[in-house]
Amino acid sequence: MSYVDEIYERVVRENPSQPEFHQAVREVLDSLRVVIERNEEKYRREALLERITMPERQLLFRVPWVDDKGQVQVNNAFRVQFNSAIGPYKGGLRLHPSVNLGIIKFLGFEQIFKNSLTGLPIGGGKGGSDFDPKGKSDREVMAFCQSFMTELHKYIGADVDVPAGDIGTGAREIGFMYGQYKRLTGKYEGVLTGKGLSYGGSLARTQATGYGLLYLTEEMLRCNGHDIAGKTVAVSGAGNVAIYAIEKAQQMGAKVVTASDSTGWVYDADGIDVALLKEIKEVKRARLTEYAAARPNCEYHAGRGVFTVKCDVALPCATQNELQIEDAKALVANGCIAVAEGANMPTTLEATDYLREHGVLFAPGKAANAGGVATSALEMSQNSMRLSWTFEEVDQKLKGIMVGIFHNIDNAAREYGMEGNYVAGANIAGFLKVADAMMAQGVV
Ligand code: NDP
Ligand code: 2IT
Repeated sequence: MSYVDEIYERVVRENPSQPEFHQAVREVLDSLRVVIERNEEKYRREALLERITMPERQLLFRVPWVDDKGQVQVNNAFRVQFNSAIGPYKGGLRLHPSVNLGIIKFLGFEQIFKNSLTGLPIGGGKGGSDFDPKGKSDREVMAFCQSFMTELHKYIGADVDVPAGDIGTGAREIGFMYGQYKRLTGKYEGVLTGKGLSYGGSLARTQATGYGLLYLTEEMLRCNGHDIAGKTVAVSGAGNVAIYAIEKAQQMGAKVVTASDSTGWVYDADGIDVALLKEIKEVKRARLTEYAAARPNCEYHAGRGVFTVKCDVALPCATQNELQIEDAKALVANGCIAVAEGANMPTTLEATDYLREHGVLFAPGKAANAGGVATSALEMSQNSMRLSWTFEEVDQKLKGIMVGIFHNIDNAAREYGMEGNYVAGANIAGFLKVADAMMAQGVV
């Protein structure tokens, strides 16, 4: 059996009931086959694939907190410190009822290669909890965040592990966590990113994932003879990534006609009103039904189906495995030319293969959504230097990083005889740097 297949079997055997983790490992290992085969003896002797698929450390802890009725609640929490070969662990914290160890491991594993692609010195990690911030009062969210950080602070630090936001963790949650870290340690340091601008946050971090997604998508389209201007775009999600993807797509002259949340989706033929969407999602924390009610020509559809609309470009920006085979078939039938992943692993393996086989340009999340973590790394730099760059400075650096990532993955795919396969290009380019650093550092 090949080394790659052996390792995949081992991962499945040793990590039962973690289908998302298996899926992420499978996608990466399949792409690496050609690289591994060229150096199989060396990689085997170093047990490199065993090491890269096994987290350096996994923290599991309970988070007790008191709700507004005086009842004690308890949540499960996780921090997976996956790989520190090229820098301190870096990656977000997800707060969503679906969170479990397997989901955090898939996200942490993806993060290793994504962070490597940014070209910045950050290792891979991820964390979170099955706590659901939806419907909770600010005081309840603060109680949870303080208790969460009371445990987590022992294991993180500006040069050790630097968490940030993800689904359910935005500016409010990061603020509460930062306050508690500072109180417990007495240190005012860049231990979290995505901080508010008044206490060490970076300009453009809020926009970075969505904007970065569009910078990479624009470059991918341009290099394949297309222009983003004038294109019809379908976006899923209505959170941080989706909102700023919609905003930048519109600034680039595209028309975005959809957004979605966990209960349904909207089709707005006039183009999404991003100011209204921000008001409903960022300020009121309300449902998309409110958006539809405020827009005369907008249709609201309950449930799934956002990618059944006719579009040139699809940008899944909500959550894992949301773009499934029937969505891929609808996109192809409707003449879609490109899919770029704003979310982490939003496209199933089957749907990815179908899109690629039908000639759809496909930018995987670990490249396309790397703008968020790249800008987090820029926030870390600013914190270390004790200064702040302007919005334009950060945005320019972000754009340079995203265009650079596109060419890096494009070149890696070509070099290994898989021209246009950006999934393989991203996995290979991300892997090579980490593998090199791991081997240089010996058996650790
Ligand atoms: P938010 O919490 O701001 O928004 C998430 C959006 O996705 C919401 O509209 C939410 O709907 C929807 N959603 C979440 N879970 C589900 C689900 N199980 N089914 C259907 N819809 C769902 O998160 P972000 O925008 O920050 O994150 C979106 C994606 O982007 C995630 O995959 C995240 O890992 C990834 N990402 C985020 C980065 C960042 O910087 N924030 C960076 C790189 C990737 P509802 O409000 O109804 O729950
Ligand atoms: O998936 C991701 O890259 C993020 N949620 C952002 C991580 C970060 O450290 O900014």
